[in-house]
Amino acid sequence: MGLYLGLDCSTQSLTAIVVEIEGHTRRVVFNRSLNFDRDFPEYGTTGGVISGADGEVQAPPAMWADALDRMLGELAQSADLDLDDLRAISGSAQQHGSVYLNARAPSVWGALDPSAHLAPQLAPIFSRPRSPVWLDASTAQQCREIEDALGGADRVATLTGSPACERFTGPQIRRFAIEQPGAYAETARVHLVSSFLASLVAGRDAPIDPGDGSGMNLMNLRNATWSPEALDATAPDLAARLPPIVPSWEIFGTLSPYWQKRYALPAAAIVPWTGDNPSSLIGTGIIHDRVAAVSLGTSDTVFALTTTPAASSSHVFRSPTGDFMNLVCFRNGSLAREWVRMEYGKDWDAVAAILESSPGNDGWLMLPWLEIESTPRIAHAGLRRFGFDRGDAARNIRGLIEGQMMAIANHAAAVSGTIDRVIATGGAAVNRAILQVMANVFGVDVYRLDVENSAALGAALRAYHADRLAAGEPVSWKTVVSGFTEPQPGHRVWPNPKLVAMYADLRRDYAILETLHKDRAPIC
Ligand code: ADP
Ligand code: XUL
Repeated sequence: MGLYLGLDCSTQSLTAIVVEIEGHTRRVVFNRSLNFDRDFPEYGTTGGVISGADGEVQAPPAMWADALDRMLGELAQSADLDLDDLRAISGSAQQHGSVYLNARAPSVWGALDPSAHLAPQLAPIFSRPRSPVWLDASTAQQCREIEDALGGADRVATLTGSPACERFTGPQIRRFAIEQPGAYAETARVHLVSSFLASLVAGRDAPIDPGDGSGMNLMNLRNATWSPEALDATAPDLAARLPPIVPSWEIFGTLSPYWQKRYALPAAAIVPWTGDNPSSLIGTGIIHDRVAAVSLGTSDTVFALTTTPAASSSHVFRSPTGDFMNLVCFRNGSLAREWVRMEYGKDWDAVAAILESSPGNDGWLMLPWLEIESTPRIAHAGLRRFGFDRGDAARNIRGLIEGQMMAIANHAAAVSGTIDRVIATGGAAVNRAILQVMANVFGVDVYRLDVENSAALGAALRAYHADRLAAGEPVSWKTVVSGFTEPQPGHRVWPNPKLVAMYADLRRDYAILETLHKDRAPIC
C-alpha cells in the first residue's frame, strides 16, 4: 500500500492530505487543516498576515514552521494510518513570499533536537524575522527600477513570464537589499515559502521548482534557470543567495532524522515543493485543453495549462508537468467577500439567498476594489458603486460578488482562448450560489471537486508521480490525477441561458467601467 503526503501552506492555513494509491485503490485517507489565526494566536496574524505601513504585508516564518510541527504530530497520531507505508512527501505554499536565512541555517536544521518543538530551535537562523508575502504591495519603485534596467515591462515579461510585480520575490528582495543592507549582507539564503518548508521537512537546503521559481521575476521562463541579467537588476550577489532550480519531480532528500525520531515517521522521499497555484493545476486535474480552474481562496485566480505561453496572460508560470500555465490573479478575493458579508451582518446562507434573489443586480454594477487590486492594476483602492449607495445591503453584496465573477470571466480570455468547463476550488467554492453566478457569467458548466484543497491534493499527487518515476515505473499525468479529480455530476452547476445572455451585456459594461476607473480615485 502506498501513502503519499501533500502539504499546502496557504495564506490563512496549513492543510495536509494523504492519499492511498495501490492498484485501483485511490482515496484520500487523511485531510486536516490548521488555521493560523485560530490555532496560532500567539503570532498575532489576521487572515494569516500582519499588515504594516506603505503597503507592507508580512508573516512570521516561525509560524509556518510551528504549524508544520503540529500538523506532522497530528498525522503521526492518526490511528487509521500505517505510516510505514508513507513513500513520498511534497507540498505547496502561497507564491512569491520570501524567507531570509543566515549562514547558520544548514547546521541548525541538520541537528535539530527531536524532543523539542521546531519553531524555537529555528530562532537563530532568520536574518529577517518576518517574510513579505504575496499581499505586499510596497515595491512599486523597485518594480520600475527593475523594468528600467531590463528594458521595460514587456521585456521583463518575455524573459521571466511576468512584468515586474509588487508581490513578486525579485522586487521584494531588491527593497530589502536597499533598505536594510546590513541584514541583506547577513542573508546567506533567500528561500520561497515553498522551498523554506521543503528544507525544514528534509533537514537540508531545498531547491526551488520551476513552477514557483517563475513567480519571482528572476527565472528565465524558457529554460528554467536563474537569469543572470534579472539577478543583476535586482540585488548584489544574488546568485549565491538563491537555491538551485531543479525539475518539479526530482527527489532531493528524505524526511529528516528530526521528524523520523520526533514522530516515528519513515524516511519518505521528499519531492520539491511548488506554488499553490501550480500545485492546484494538478489537484484540479486541469491537464486538458479548454478547461480552466478558478481558485476562490484568499486571492482569486484563474489559470489553465498551455504548451505555448500566451503573450496576453498577465502571468506565465512553468507548470509542474513541465509545460506552462497562464494565470491571472485578483487580490480582492475571499477577504473582500468576507468583508461585505460582515459589513451587512449576513451569514453565508443569507449571502446565497441574496445572490439567488435577483441575478444581475437589476443592472447595477460595482468595481470590487476594496483593497488595491492587481488585475487590473489600479491607482487607488476603494469600492466603486454605480447606481446605488452604501446603505443597500443586497445591492452591495450582489454588486461585489457579481463584479468579481465578471472580472474573472473577462480576464480569463487572456488565460485560455476557449473555455468549455471551469473547475472551481478554494474556500469559497463550497458556496453553490457563488458558483451559480460563476456559471451564468462564464456561460459554461462549473464543477466543484470532492477534495476542497486542490493545492494539498496536487502536492500529494505530485509526490506519487515523482515516487513512481524514481522507481522506474513512470505514470502519465492522466493516470496520476485519475480517481481524484473527475468532475462529479452532483457537483455540477450549469448555466441558465437567459442569465448568460444578460451577463454577456453586463460583462461588456463592466469591462468599460474597469478601463475608465482603474486610474481614477473613487468618488464615494
Ligand atoms: P487560502 O488557501 O488562500 O488560505 P482558502 O482557499 O482556504 O484560502 O479560503 C479561505 C476563505 O474561504 C475564507 O477567507 C472564507 O472567506 C472563504 N469561505 C469559507 N467558507 C465560505 C462560504 N461558505 N462561502 C464563501 N466563502 C467561504
Ligand atoms: C498568485 C498569487 C496568489 C498566491 C496566494 O500569483 O499571488 O494566488 O499564490 O495564493
